Amino acid sequence: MKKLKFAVFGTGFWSFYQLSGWKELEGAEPVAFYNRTRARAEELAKKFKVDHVYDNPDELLDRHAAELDFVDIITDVDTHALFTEKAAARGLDVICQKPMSPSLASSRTMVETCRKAGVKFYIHENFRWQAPLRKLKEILDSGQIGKPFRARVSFSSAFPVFDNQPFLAELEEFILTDIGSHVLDVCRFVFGEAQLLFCRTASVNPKIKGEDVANVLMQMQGGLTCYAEMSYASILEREAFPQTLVTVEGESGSVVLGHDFVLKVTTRQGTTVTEAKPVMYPWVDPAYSVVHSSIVDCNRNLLSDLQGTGKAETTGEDNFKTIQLVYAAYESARTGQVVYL
Ligand code: 89V
Repeated sequence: MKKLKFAVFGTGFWSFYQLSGWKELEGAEPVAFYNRTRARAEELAKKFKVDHVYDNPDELLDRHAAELDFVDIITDVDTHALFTEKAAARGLDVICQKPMSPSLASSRTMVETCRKAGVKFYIHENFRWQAPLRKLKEILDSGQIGKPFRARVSFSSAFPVFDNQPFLAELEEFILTDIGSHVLDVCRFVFGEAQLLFCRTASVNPKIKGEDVANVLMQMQGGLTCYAEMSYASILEREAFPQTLVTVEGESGSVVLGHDFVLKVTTRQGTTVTEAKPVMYPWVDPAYSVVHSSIVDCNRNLLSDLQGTGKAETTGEDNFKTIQLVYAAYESARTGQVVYL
Protein backbone atom coordinates (compact mmCIF):
# COMPACT_ATOMS: atom_id res chain seq x y z
CA MET A 1 0.00 0.00 0.00
CA LYS A 2 1.34 3.44 -0.95
CA LYS A 3 2.45 5.55 2.02
CA LEU A 4 0.48 8.80 1.88
CA LYS A 5 2.27 12.10 2.41
CA PHE A 6 0.63 14.86 4.37
CA ALA A 7 1.20 18.37 5.70
CA VAL A 8 0.06 19.58 9.10
CA PHE A 9 -1.54 22.98 9.57
CA GLY A 10 -1.28 24.01 13.21
CA THR A 11 1.26 22.65 15.67
CA GLY A 12 -0.36 23.54 19.01
CA PHE A 13 -1.24 21.29 21.97
CA TRP A 14 -3.27 18.69 20.05
CA SER A 15 -0.81 18.19 17.17
CA PHE A 16 1.66 16.11 19.19
CA TYR A 17 -1.06 13.53 19.94
CA GLN A 18 -2.45 13.61 16.41
CA LEU A 19 1.03 12.98 14.97
CA SER A 20 1.78 10.29 17.55
CA GLY A 21 -1.48 8.68 16.42
CA TRP A 22 -0.28 8.70 12.81
CA LYS A 23 3.05 7.15 13.86
CA GLU A 24 1.18 4.09 15.14
CA LEU A 25 0.03 3.42 11.57
CA GLU A 26 2.09 2.37 8.58
CA GLY A 27 0.36 4.25 5.83
CA ALA A 28 0.93 7.98 6.37
CA GLU A 29 3.99 10.18 6.64
CA PRO A 30 4.18 13.89 7.56
CA VAL A 31 6.43 15.94 5.27
CA ALA A 32 5.82 19.60 6.19
CA PHE A 33 4.42 21.64 9.07
CA TYR A 34 2.82 25.08 9.08
CA ASN A 35 2.26 27.14 12.22
CA ARG A 36 1.75 30.89 12.60
CA THR A 37 4.45 30.84 15.30
CA ARG A 38 7.33 29.18 13.49
CA ALA A 39 9.25 28.18 16.65
CA ARG A 40 6.44 25.82 17.73
CA ALA A 41 6.44 24.13 14.34
CA GLU A 42 10.22 23.73 14.54
CA GLU A 43 9.96 22.13 17.97
CA LEU A 44 7.43 19.56 16.71
CA ALA A 45 9.39 19.00 13.47
CA LYS A 46 12.41 17.98 15.53
CA LYS A 47 10.35 15.46 17.51
CA PHE A 48 8.85 13.90 14.39
CA LYS A 49 11.92 14.28 12.15
CA VAL A 50 10.15 16.48 9.61
CA ASP A 51 12.46 18.64 7.46
CA HIS A 52 10.14 21.39 6.24
CA VAL A 53 8.63 24.07 8.45
CA TYR A 54 6.66 27.18 7.39
CA ASP A 55 4.91 30.14 8.94
CA ASN A 56 3.25 30.93 5.62
CA PRO A 57 0.62 28.36 4.54
CA ASP A 58 0.75 29.36 0.85
CA GLU A 59 4.51 28.90 0.73
CA LEU A 60 4.09 25.39 2.15
CA LEU A 61 1.50 24.57 -0.49
CA ASP A 62 3.56 26.15 -3.31
CA ARG A 63 6.55 24.00 -2.41
CA HIS A 64 4.86 20.74 -1.44
CA ALA A 65 1.37 20.47 -2.97
CA ALA A 66 2.68 18.30 -5.83
CA GLU A 67 4.00 15.61 -3.46
CA LEU A 68 1.17 15.77 -0.89
CA ASP A 69 -1.81 13.42 -0.70
CA PHE A 70 -3.68 15.22 2.06
CA VAL A 71 -3.52 17.92 4.70
CA ASP A 72 -4.27 17.48 8.39
CA ILE A 73 -5.74 20.67 9.87
CA ILE A 74 -5.11 20.93 13.61
CA THR A 75 -5.51 24.69 14.06
CA ASP A 76 -8.04 26.47 16.28
CA VAL A 77 -11.59 26.30 14.92
CA ASP A 78 -11.61 29.82 13.46
CA THR A 79 -9.12 28.92 10.69
CA HIS A 80 -10.52 25.49 9.71
CA ALA A 81 -12.48 26.93 6.76
CA LEU A 82 -9.54 28.97 5.47
CA PHE A 83 -7.10 26.04 5.39
CA THR A 84 -9.72 23.68 3.99
CA GLU A 85 -10.29 26.10 1.12
CA LYS A 86 -6.57 26.47 0.46
CA ALA A 87 -6.00 22.70 0.38
CA ALA A 88 -9.08 22.00 -1.75
CA ALA A 89 -7.93 24.64 -4.26
CA ARG A 90 -4.75 22.60 -4.71
CA GLY A 91 -6.71 19.37 -5.16
CA LEU A 92 -5.63 17.95 -1.81
CA ASP A 93 -7.82 15.77 0.40
CA VAL A 94 -8.56 17.29 3.80
CA ILE A 95 -8.73 15.97 7.35
CA CYS A 96 -9.89 18.65 9.79
CA GLN A 97 -10.26 18.60 13.56
CA LYS A 98 -13.66 19.06 15.13
CA PRO A 99 -15.71 21.18 15.40
CA MET A 100 -15.86 21.72 11.65
CA SER A 101 -16.13 25.52 11.83
CA PRO A 102 -17.59 28.29 13.99
CA SER A 103 -20.92 28.42 12.14
CA LEU A 104 -23.43 26.25 10.33
CA ALA A 105 -23.12 28.38 7.19
CA SER A 106 -19.33 28.11 6.94
CA SER A 107 -19.49 24.37 7.71
CA ARG A 108 -21.89 23.98 4.78
CA THR A 109 -19.49 25.99 2.59
CA MET A 110 -16.57 23.74 3.60
CA VAL A 111 -18.48 20.61 2.59
CA GLU A 112 -19.54 22.24 -0.70
CA THR A 113 -16.05 23.59 -1.48
CA CYS A 114 -14.53 20.12 -1.11
CA ARG A 115 -17.32 18.50 -3.09
CA LYS A 116 -16.90 20.98 -5.97
CA ALA A 117 -13.10 20.60 -5.89
CA GLY A 118 -13.51 16.80 -6.04
CA VAL A 119 -11.41 16.27 -2.90
CA LYS A 120 -12.21 14.03 0.04
CA PHE A 121 -13.15 15.82 3.23
CA TYR A 122 -13.16 14.27 6.69
CA ILE A 123 -13.71 15.57 10.18
CA HIS A 124 -11.41 14.07 12.76
CA GLU A 125 -14.21 13.06 15.13
CA ASN A 126 -12.46 10.66 17.47
CA PHE A 127 -14.87 10.31 20.44
CA ARG A 128 -16.97 7.65 18.68
CA TRP A 129 -13.74 5.62 18.32
CA GLN A 130 -13.22 5.32 22.07
CA ALA A 131 -12.91 1.66 23.09
CA PRO A 132 -15.71 1.74 25.71
CA LEU A 133 -18.12 3.49 23.33
CA ARG A 134 -17.42 0.93 20.58
CA LYS A 135 -18.09 -1.80 23.14
CA LEU A 136 -21.33 -0.12 24.21
CA LYS A 137 -22.50 -0.06 20.59
CA GLU A 138 -21.56 -3.72 20.19
CA ILE A 139 -23.63 -4.65 23.26
CA LEU A 140 -26.64 -2.69 22.00
CA ASP A 141 -26.35 -4.21 18.52
CA SER A 142 -26.21 -7.70 20.05
CA GLY A 143 -29.79 -7.21 21.24
CA GLN A 144 -29.01 -8.19 24.83
CA ILE A 145 -31.12 -5.38 26.31
CA GLY A 146 -33.76 -5.42 23.58
CA LYS A 147 -35.03 -2.27 21.93
CA PRO A 148 -33.61 0.78 23.77
CA PHE A 149 -36.17 3.39 24.83
CA ARG A 150 -34.16 5.83 26.93
CA ALA A 151 -30.55 6.97 27.22
CA ARG A 152 -28.45 9.41 29.16
CA VAL A 153 -25.08 10.46 27.73
CA SER A 154 -23.00 12.50 30.12
CA PHE A 155 -19.77 14.47 29.83
CA SER A 156 -19.61 16.38 33.11
CA SER A 157 -16.42 17.52 34.69
CA ALA A 158 -14.51 20.27 36.47
CA PHE A 159 -11.26 19.51 34.60
CA PRO A 160 -9.26 22.72 33.95
CA VAL A 161 -9.41 22.27 30.18
CA PHE A 162 -8.43 25.93 29.62
CA ASP A 163 -4.91 25.36 31.00
CA ASN A 164 -3.89 23.29 27.97
CA GLN A 165 -6.26 24.87 25.46
CA PRO A 166 -6.56 28.58 26.45
CA PHE A 167 -8.38 29.55 23.23
CA LEU A 168 -11.42 27.60 24.49
CA ALA A 169 -11.98 30.30 27.12
CA GLU A 170 -12.31 32.90 24.34
CA LEU A 171 -15.07 31.14 22.40
CA GLU A 172 -18.45 32.92 22.58
CA GLU A 173 -20.02 29.52 21.88
CA PHE A 174 -18.06 27.03 23.92
CA ILE A 175 -19.34 23.75 25.30
CA LEU A 176 -21.83 22.85 22.59
CA THR A 177 -19.20 23.43 19.90
CA ASP A 178 -16.20 21.88 21.66
CA ILE A 179 -17.79 19.00 23.57
CA GLY A 180 -21.27 19.02 22.09
CA SER A 181 -19.77 18.22 18.69
CA HIS A 182 -18.28 15.09 20.29
CA VAL A 183 -21.18 14.11 22.53
CA LEU A 184 -23.91 14.70 19.94
CA ASP A 185 -21.84 12.74 17.42
CA VAL A 186 -21.62 9.87 19.93
CA CYS A 187 -25.43 10.01 20.26
CA ARG A 188 -25.80 9.78 16.46
CA PHE A 189 -23.27 6.94 16.30
CA VAL A 190 -24.99 4.90 18.99
CA PHE A 191 -28.68 5.79 18.53
CA GLY A 192 -29.05 7.13 14.97
CA GLU A 193 -30.45 10.47 13.85
CA ALA A 194 -32.50 12.89 15.96
CA GLN A 195 -35.98 14.06 15.01
CA LEU A 196 -36.24 16.98 17.40
CA LEU A 197 -34.37 18.54 20.29
CA PHE A 198 -34.74 20.95 23.16
CA CYS A 199 -31.77 22.57 24.89
CA ARG A 200 -30.99 24.69 27.94
CA THR A 201 -27.54 26.12 28.59
CA ALA A 202 -25.84 27.90 31.50
CA SER A 203 -22.68 29.95 32.00
CA VAL A 204 -21.21 29.13 35.40
CA ASN A 205 -17.51 29.97 35.15
CA PRO A 206 -17.25 33.80 35.03
CA LYS A 207 -13.71 33.63 33.60
CA ILE A 208 -14.75 32.26 30.22
CA LYS A 209 -16.79 33.87 27.43
CA GLY A 210 -19.06 31.02 26.38
CA GLU A 211 -21.53 28.67 28.02
CA ASP A 212 -20.01 25.83 30.05
CA VAL A 213 -23.16 23.77 30.70
CA ALA A 214 -25.59 22.37 28.14
CA ASN A 215 -28.51 19.97 28.48
CA VAL A 216 -29.95 18.57 25.28
CA LEU A 217 -33.05 16.41 25.16
CA MET A 218 -33.55 14.61 21.85
CA GLN A 219 -36.19 12.40 20.35
CA MET A 220 -34.36 9.98 18.05
CA GLN A 221 -35.90 8.65 14.84
CA GLY A 222 -35.96 5.12 16.25
CA GLY A 223 -38.22 6.31 19.08
CA LEU A 224 -35.63 6.50 21.85
CA THR A 225 -35.42 9.59 24.05
CA CYS A 226 -31.84 10.68 24.63
CA TYR A 227 -30.64 13.17 27.22
CA ALA A 228 -27.16 14.47 26.45
CA GLU A 229 -25.65 16.54 29.24
CA MET A 230 -22.30 18.28 29.20
CA SER A 231 -20.55 20.54 31.65
CA TYR A 232 -17.16 21.88 32.64
CA ALA A 233 -18.62 23.30 35.86
CA SER A 234 -19.43 20.02 37.61
CA ILE A 235 -17.56 19.46 40.86
CA LEU A 236 -18.43 15.83 41.46
CA GLU A 237 -17.29 13.20 43.92
CA ARG A 238 -15.35 11.45 41.14
CA GLU A 239 -13.86 13.52 38.34
CA ALA A 240 -14.74 11.76 35.09
CA PHE A 241 -12.76 13.74 32.51
CA PRO A 242 -12.46 12.88 29.68
CA GLN A 243 -14.86 9.95 29.95
CA THR A 244 -18.32 9.93 28.45
CA LEU A 245 -20.63 8.05 30.80
CA VAL A 246 -23.73 6.44 29.36
CA THR A 247 -26.86 4.70 30.62
CA VAL A 248 -29.19 2.99 28.15
CA GLU A 249 -32.45 1.31 29.10
CA GLY A 250 -34.08 -1.20 26.79
CA GLU A 251 -37.15 -3.43 26.81
CA SER A 252 -35.19 -6.37 28.25
CA GLY A 253 -32.47 -4.71 30.30
CA SER A 254 -30.02 -1.88 30.68
CA VAL A 255 -26.39 -1.13 30.02
CA VAL A 256 -24.34 1.34 32.00
CA LEU A 257 -20.94 2.61 30.88
CA GLY A 258 -19.46 3.91 34.09
CA HIS A 259 -16.13 5.19 35.36
CA ASP A 260 -12.91 3.39 34.41
CA PHE A 261 -14.36 1.90 31.19
CA VAL A 262 -16.54 -0.60 33.01
CA LEU A 263 -19.76 -1.70 31.30
CA LYS A 264 -22.54 -3.34 33.28
CA VAL A 265 -25.31 -5.14 31.45
CA THR A 266 -28.38 -5.95 33.52
CA THR A 267 -31.24 -8.20 32.42
CA ARG A 268 -33.79 -10.19 34.40
CA GLN A 269 -31.11 -12.89 34.61
CA GLY A 270 -28.71 -10.60 36.51
CA THR A 271 -25.76 -8.30 35.83
CA THR A 272 -22.62 -9.00 33.83
CA VAL A 273 -19.56 -6.76 33.95
CA THR A 274 -17.05 -6.11 31.15
CA GLU A 275 -14.15 -3.71 30.80
CA ALA A 276 -13.20 -1.89 27.60
CA LYS A 277 -9.92 -0.22 28.43
CA PRO A 278 -8.23 2.02 25.86
CA VAL A 279 -4.83 1.00 24.49
CA MET A 280 -2.31 2.95 26.55
CA TYR A 281 0.21 4.02 23.89
CA PRO A 282 3.39 5.37 25.49
CA TRP A 283 2.74 8.92 24.22
CA VAL A 284 -0.78 9.16 25.67
CA ASP A 285 -1.24 11.77 28.41
CA PRO A 286 -2.89 9.75 31.24
CA ALA A 287 -5.24 12.68 31.95
CA TYR A 288 -6.67 12.25 28.43
CA SER A 289 -6.04 8.50 27.95
CA VAL A 290 -9.29 7.29 26.38
CA VAL A 291 -9.46 10.33 24.11
CA HIS A 292 -5.83 10.22 22.96
CA SER A 293 -5.99 6.49 22.38
CA SER A 294 -9.05 6.89 20.13
CA ILE A 295 -7.06 9.14 17.78
CA VAL A 296 -5.31 6.04 16.40
CA ASP A 297 -8.56 4.24 15.50
CA CYS A 298 -10.01 7.41 14.02
CA ASN A 299 -6.87 7.95 11.90
CA ARG A 300 -6.94 4.29 10.81
CA ASN A 301 -10.53 4.65 9.64
CA LEU A 302 -9.83 7.88 7.70
CA LEU A 303 -6.66 6.41 6.20
CA SER A 304 -8.53 3.36 4.94
CA ASP A 305 -10.92 5.65 3.07
CA LEU A 306 -8.05 7.75 1.67
CA GLN A 307 -6.36 4.56 0.46
CA GLY A 308 -9.60 3.17 -0.94
CA THR A 309 -9.61 0.08 1.29
CA GLY A 310 -12.41 1.11 3.66
CA LYS A 311 -15.14 3.62 4.32
CA ALA A 312 -14.73 6.64 6.59
CA GLU A 313 -17.41 7.13 9.21
CA THR A 314 -16.82 10.80 9.81
CA THR A 315 -16.85 12.35 6.35
CA GLY A 316 -17.58 16.06 6.16
CA GLU A 317 -21.08 15.25 4.93
CA ASP A 318 -21.76 12.93 7.84
CA ASN A 319 -20.29 15.32 10.38
CA PHE A 320 -22.41 18.15 9.00
CA LYS A 321 -25.38 16.32 10.57
CA THR A 322 -23.63 16.55 13.95
CA ILE A 323 -22.96 20.25 13.37
CA GLN A 324 -26.64 20.74 12.55
CA LEU A 325 -27.46 19.31 15.99
CA VAL A 326 -24.97 21.68 17.65
CA TYR A 327 -26.58 24.73 16.06
CA ALA A 328 -30.11 23.41 16.55
CA ALA A 329 -29.21 23.19 20.26
CA TYR A 330 -28.07 26.83 20.27
CA GLU A 331 -31.27 27.84 18.49
CA SER A 332 -33.38 26.00 21.05
CA ALA A 333 -31.43 27.51 23.95
CA ARG A 334 -31.92 30.99 22.46
CA THR A 335 -35.61 30.69 21.60
CA GLY A 336 -36.80 28.33 24.34
CA GLN A 337 -38.45 26.29 21.58
CA VAL A 338 -38.22 22.69 20.42
CA VAL A 339 -36.30 22.49 17.14
CA TYR A 340 -37.54 19.97 14.56
CA LEU A 341 -34.79 18.55 12.38
O1 89V B 1 -11.04 16.37 22.14
C1 89V B 1 -11.26 17.53 22.42
O2 89V B 1 -12.07 18.18 21.82
C2 89V B 1 -10.50 18.22 23.51
C3 89V B 1 -10.98 17.90 24.89
C4 89V B 1 -11.32 16.47 25.12
C5 89V B 1 -9.97 18.35 25.88
O3 89V B 1 -12.10 18.70 25.06
O4 89V B 1 -10.61 19.60 23.29
